[in-house]
Amino acid sequence: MVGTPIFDELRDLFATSPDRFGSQPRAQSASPRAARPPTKIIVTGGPGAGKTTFVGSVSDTHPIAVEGATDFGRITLHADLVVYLFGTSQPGHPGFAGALGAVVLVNPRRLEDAFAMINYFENSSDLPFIVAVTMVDSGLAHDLDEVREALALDLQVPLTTCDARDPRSATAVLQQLVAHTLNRNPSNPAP
Ligand SMILES: Nc1nc2c(ncn2[C@@H]2O[C@H](COP(=O)(O)OP(=O)(O)OP(=O)(O)O)[C@@H](O)[C@H]2O)c(=O)[nH]1
Ligand SMILES: [Mg+2]
Repeated sequence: MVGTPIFDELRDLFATSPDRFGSQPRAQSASPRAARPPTKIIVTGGPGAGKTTFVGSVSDTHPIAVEGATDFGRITLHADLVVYLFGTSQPGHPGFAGALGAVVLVNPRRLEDAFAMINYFENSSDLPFIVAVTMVDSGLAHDLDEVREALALDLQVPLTTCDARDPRSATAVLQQLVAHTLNRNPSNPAP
């Protein structure tokens, strides 16, 4: 897609902490092919939270749905930096392995659908994650503080809103996730 948004934070992270992208030092790689697995971001949330829409909004490609409810998308930032998006409703899906972080989409009409996923990230995973409330245009007057309380979400987990149909809105959420991963794992300290 022409005009794919550029994630400056992601470029910075790539420049300063290539290890966060799953790359091995080339000298130690068993083979050049094993040098750099692609970067992966998880897009998750309960049924109907907007996962497929979100992945489609930010991807260069049409999202590919497999196994009924799993989405794949791709963002090419430059030749050396391709981000794969992986959408699923299943907490702890094997596809989570090696991801940079996760976006949990929450439909405010169905907060309870998000409990299992948030519980998973808070208690059973080290993956950085942020939460984005979708469907906010539907006239629901949910204050984000109320949502945080209802989800019992730790104050350190960023909580925002998103229109998954809008590429700029969805991209802003990915930027927040990347910024959050940078905050949690500060890259090399400034000299
Ligand atoms: N108003 C509004 N509608 C949205 C938003 N995101 C998605 N939708 C709509 O909500 C419906 C469900 O979105 P999907 O992207 O299919 O949700 P999903 O999480 O992939 O759903 P499953 O794969 O069935 O679990 C679709 O009709 C979307 O157009 C949003 O942010 N705002
Ligand atoms: Mg879907």
